[in-house]
Amino acid sequence: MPDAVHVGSGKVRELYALDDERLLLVASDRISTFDVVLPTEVPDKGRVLTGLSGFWFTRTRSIAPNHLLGLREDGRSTECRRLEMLPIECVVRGYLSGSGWRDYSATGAVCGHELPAGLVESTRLPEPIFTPATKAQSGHDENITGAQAAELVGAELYAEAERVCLELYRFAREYAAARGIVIADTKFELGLDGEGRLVLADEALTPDSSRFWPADEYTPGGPQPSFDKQFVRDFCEATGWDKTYPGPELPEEVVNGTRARYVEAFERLTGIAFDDYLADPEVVLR
Ligand code: Q0Z
Repeated sequence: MPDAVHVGSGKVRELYALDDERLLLVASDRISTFDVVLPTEVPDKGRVLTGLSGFWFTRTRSIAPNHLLGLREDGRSTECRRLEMLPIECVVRGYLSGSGWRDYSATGAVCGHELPAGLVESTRLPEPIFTPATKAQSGHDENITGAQAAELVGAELYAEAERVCLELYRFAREYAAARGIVIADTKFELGLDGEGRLVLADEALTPDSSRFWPADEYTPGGPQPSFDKQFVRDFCEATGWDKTYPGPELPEEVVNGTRARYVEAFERLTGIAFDDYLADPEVVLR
């Protein structure tokens, strides 16, 4: 990539600058579990996530403008507008899981949202809640209250971010539910464009930025299987791995089963054959 300057690395993605106004976001096939990137890749995982993000960006344009300019032929690279990113993670939760469940169990509240007593793990909340978090440079994002988040970005922008994120989440979860996938929660990244407009950026509504659960297995009262990573988690648990770096190599059957689950999520949600995406990634934008 001679004309792209590397400007950032995530656990499984790379970010390049194309010029002053444009970035290239490249999704690799790396996979992480229990916060560790494994030594084995899952072929096409980055393409599935890139295609899904593009699909959602196109279908949510009337809710919020987004950073997408185009998808490259490789299916894993998104050209996007360079924005001024908000210094908060915009998380929406429709179900009580992960840090939301932990915080509720300890305090009865999540990010300042007082919830009814007696809720069980993975329960569907009466209404989705906006639960902002700080952006940790390394380590874990920390949940914060709306008041703390409003201090970081300003009250007006905070209110607009909350409204937009709740609307995006409600749209996507209804869409996904009709296709057998529960989107339990999701993390949005928002930025401001040159005119000060709030813009949806990064990846959106993928299994890496959200919890996807198989709807037909949903049973509140405990943790739910992951739509995409459950084979990987089960295998890793069975090896007795202590969940510190380095993680175990994945056997072929775990890789193949996991790839199939990612492709299944893509096809169920988009209604597009994954081979058609590979032939022309921009099919998800039409
Ligand atoms: C996204 C990230 C990745 C490492 C910055 N449109 C945008 N404008 C400005 N900044 C960003 C975006 Cl998407 C931006 N990240 C997250 C992505 C590798 C970090 F692929 N950081």
